[in-house]
Amino acid sequence: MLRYWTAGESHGKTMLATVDGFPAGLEIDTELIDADLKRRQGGYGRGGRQRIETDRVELLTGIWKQTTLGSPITLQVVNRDYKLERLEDLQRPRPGHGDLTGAIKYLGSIRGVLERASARETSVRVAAGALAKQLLAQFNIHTIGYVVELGGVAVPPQDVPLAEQYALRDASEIYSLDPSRDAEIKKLIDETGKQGDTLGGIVEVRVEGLPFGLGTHAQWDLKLDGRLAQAVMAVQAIKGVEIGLGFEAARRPGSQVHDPIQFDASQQDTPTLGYARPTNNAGGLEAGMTNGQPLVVRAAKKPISTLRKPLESINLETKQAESAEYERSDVCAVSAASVIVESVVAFEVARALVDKFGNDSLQEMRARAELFNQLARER
Ligand code: EPS
Repeated sequence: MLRYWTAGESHGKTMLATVDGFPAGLEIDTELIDADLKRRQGGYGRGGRQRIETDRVELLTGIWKQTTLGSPITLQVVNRDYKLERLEDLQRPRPGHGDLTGAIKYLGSIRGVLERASARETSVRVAAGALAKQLLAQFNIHTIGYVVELGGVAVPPQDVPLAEQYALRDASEIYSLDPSRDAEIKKLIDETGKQGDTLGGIVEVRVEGLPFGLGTHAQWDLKLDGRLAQAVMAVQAIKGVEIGLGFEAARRPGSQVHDPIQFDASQQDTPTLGYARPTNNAGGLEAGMTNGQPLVVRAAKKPISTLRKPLESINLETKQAESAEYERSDVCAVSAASVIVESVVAFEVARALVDKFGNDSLQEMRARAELFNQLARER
């Protein structure tokens, strides 16, 4: 099984991810991982911390001559803003952060909770996702994440080939697929920041080139939609997840939801195996399995809970009313969330891929994927 854990505090020495069950024989390009780390640090509306950090990955274990060994891979992103030992505790919990709940649960400090709850941890989730993306690329599976709504302003995705989507997304400071809307949204972020407030939004991830049959209908905890929802909901500040039509499917009759099935023999050599679907309302998943169509996942991110104009709170010592703490933060990290959600989706898809084709070696995975493709076409 492919899985990972992370470790590290926001202002501690370092952030780590250990990826277990990654197949042997894949040559890793660390520059590609660094490119995703850089993208996560960017996007309009980020705060002062990102001017301190220049995230770069170091591969500490599991690699020999830049190639995976099949043993656990440790990814490290060092914190430049390491100062944890010097930091004091806080007394006035921020509504929406883990401060109050964590201090009560662990019978401890707010600092001890916020340092781990912080979205700094997502740096190494992105590193793990970038590793997974390199495995997926070997199977012509490609992912993209972008912003589709920010502060209530919708920026619909564009129905253009993936290469054009990458170009549009990379031309946008918001990481949307419509850079012409950047000025309007940047203005909104600036005005919100001036008011001491923060903004949330919605991000979408598409995965193209998926074969049939990743995930399973057979057991609840192996259904790929369930796995994806868990991984995406576990990203800091995510409050909702949709697949395909999502909540909109509940508002329409079945005839306007389910994607008709057609057969187009000229498409038999594509991941659809010729089973064409004129619509993709299912978002690439039926009964917890990929159906040859692109996977489409959306996530709703709440606004950052650290407000420069703080909300009502209390002092945990005195229990008297006081404004919540303010520590340096971002006005908006929705663009970063598009990178993070893309990364965790990529990891879950890679996990489902090794569940189907094995995780001993890339060579064996390739052979099994080819055999399955042949058998599925003969079905
Ligand atoms: C965060 C608070 C801020 C953010 C941080 C998440 O950190 P700091 O207190 O150091 O300014 O910048 O996000 C990151 C450090 C990052 O790399 O994304 C929080 O409290 O969640």
